[in-house]
Amino acid sequence: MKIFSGIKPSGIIHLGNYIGALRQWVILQDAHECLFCIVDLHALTVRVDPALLRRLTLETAATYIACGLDAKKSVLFIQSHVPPHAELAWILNTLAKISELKLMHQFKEKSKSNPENINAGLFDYPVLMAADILLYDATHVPVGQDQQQHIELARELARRFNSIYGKTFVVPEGMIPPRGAKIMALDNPAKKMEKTGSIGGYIALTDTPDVIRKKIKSAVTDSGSDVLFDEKKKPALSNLITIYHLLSGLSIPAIEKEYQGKGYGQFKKGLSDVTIDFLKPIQQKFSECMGDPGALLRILEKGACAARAQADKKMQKVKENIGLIA
Ligand code: AQP
Repeated sequence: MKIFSGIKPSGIIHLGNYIGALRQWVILQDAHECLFCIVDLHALTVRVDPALLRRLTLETAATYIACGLDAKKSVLFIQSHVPPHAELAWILNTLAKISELKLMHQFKEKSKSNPENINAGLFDYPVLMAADILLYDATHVPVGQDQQQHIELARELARRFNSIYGKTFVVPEGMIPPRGAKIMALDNPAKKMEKTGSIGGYIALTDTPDVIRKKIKSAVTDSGSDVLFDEKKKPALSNLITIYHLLSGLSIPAIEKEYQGKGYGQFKKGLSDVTIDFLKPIQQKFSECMGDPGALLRILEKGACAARAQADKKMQKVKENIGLIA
């Protein structure tokens, strides 16, 4: 398998990003050829302060490493350091249909939450994402559930290009984890946990123990007091139990047994302890990485060089097949 995935530096990486995406990446890098990107061009689709974007880009890279990505096993790089991403996106734009882009849930949601800035980049985001993936002949793309529709589009664009211009791209598969593919917001279990959501909705990987306790204490729960996993009847609690399960490694029945008759308060205290313990080594490593930005930038430069070599080769083939003089 050849793996590609990325996270956009639109905020601080949260437990949903970790559980849905990063956690899989760390496992996959041991057995597969992997490229992991900080997709900074995607972050521009929402108005962002330049200094903040620079900081979040480095923080995202530091978080990748803190969570266990290893530059010796994976290629780690910043999207904008490899210009073929934008170049291929342009070419794929000539194949993508307005009608199919209009169907994208993320575009509809982001347009609703940012009505003052529904820009063309936001509309075109899935095409850039298709270019990210197709440039590297990725066979598999580990992502959370919210990205499934974008992966479908990437598959469709690969097939369309291949059928018009001859076999050029690998048709990639999404890899959606069986559990934790959609972690919900703590303050609104009907909404996905997101970096740009309300602050009480997400646990950032850099949140302090006090903040974590406060957020979990205020997390919305369902009626009743039994700690039971039931996504239909107890969606809020089931979301919290999923987090507990994936961070602690304890099975869901074992968690239910542990908190039988103890009520939501005890469970939330336990979940806070599990989360704080889980994040402690990640936060230590994150601080080390951020304390040596030179080393971080060297890793990213080396990664960009390796990615660029692959991307240039693919662009050469794309240009030849499409009739551009390469
Ligand atoms: N709540 C979630 N549960 C599980 N997986 C999630 N992912 C995002 N939210 C959850 C996965 O994390 C990766 C992040 O990709 P991204 O940053 O490029 O885009 P996103 O999906 O738009 O992430 P956010 O956190 O929701 O950011 P904002 O607020 O900026 O839009 C993807 O693999 C995604 O599926």
